[in-house]
Amino acid sequence: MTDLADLTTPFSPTWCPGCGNLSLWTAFKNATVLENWDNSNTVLVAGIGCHGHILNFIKLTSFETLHGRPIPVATGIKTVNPRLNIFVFTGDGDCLGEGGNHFLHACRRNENLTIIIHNNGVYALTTGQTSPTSEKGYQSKSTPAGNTDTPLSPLALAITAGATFVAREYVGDINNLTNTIIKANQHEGIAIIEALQPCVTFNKKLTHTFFRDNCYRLGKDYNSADKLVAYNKSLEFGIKKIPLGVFYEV
Ligand SMILES: Cc1ncc(C[n+]2csc(CCOP(=O)(O)OP(=O)(O)O)c2C)c(N)n1
Ligand code: SF4
Repeated sequence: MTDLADLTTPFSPTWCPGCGNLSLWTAFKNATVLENWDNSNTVLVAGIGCHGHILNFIKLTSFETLHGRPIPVATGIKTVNPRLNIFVFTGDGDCLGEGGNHFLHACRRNENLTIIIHNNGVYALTTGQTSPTSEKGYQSKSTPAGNTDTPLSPLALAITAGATFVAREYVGDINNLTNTIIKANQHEGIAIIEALQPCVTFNKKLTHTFFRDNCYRLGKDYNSADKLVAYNKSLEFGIKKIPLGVFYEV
């Protein structure tokens, strides 16, 4: 039996008060306790960024990689020991910027990994530069006159590249995030969760209030086996139009 005390490390979280990583951390620990994940069956891998600090606060076997490289390292671990559950924690910058190539090909190969993208729309650890998911016009230290690039949709990219489980959750909804992490891990093949994770210090647009006001859950009549429907849904993002739930599962 794994219980919360087993997951405690000597380190207290260093994330800013209100950071979305705190709820994601809670959801992951809850899933770990519910599913009895421990060092006999599970390995965590993360990239470099605020998201990567999660490894310091969960007492499970972990590997912090170079920036953008958690997916190839996780793939290597899975190849050597396919019995293990491998969780990848990665930032939007880490996964879609530096690691974009790895993300694409892991989806294409349908690697049996559970990947949680902490999407806060910025490179947070390096103090809030524009990332591949920042909206057009977004002003930051790296784009003071506004971002001229079109943002990537991690979910649309995953579906197009061949991922077989694709979901989105808002980290403030801890119960649904916990359930989706469990479902994703039970899936045979690659499972991608985009976790909407407010960076309260550097992103004043993608805030907890913004997500609470504008997210809705995919309904019971939603067909998650239809790739085209899932693709179209994954492009929906805006005022009152941020779907949450399992977009695609085959
Ligand atoms: C190859 C390389 N380029 C740049 C950096 C500097 N760097 C460290 S963390 C980081 C940003 C991390 O952003 P993201 O992946 O979105 O994670 P977050 O901090 O938002 O969780 C950058 C650019 C680095 N460590 N290695
Ligand atoms: S800088 Fe942003 S992402 Fe990093 S700990 Fe602070 S609130 Fe969280």
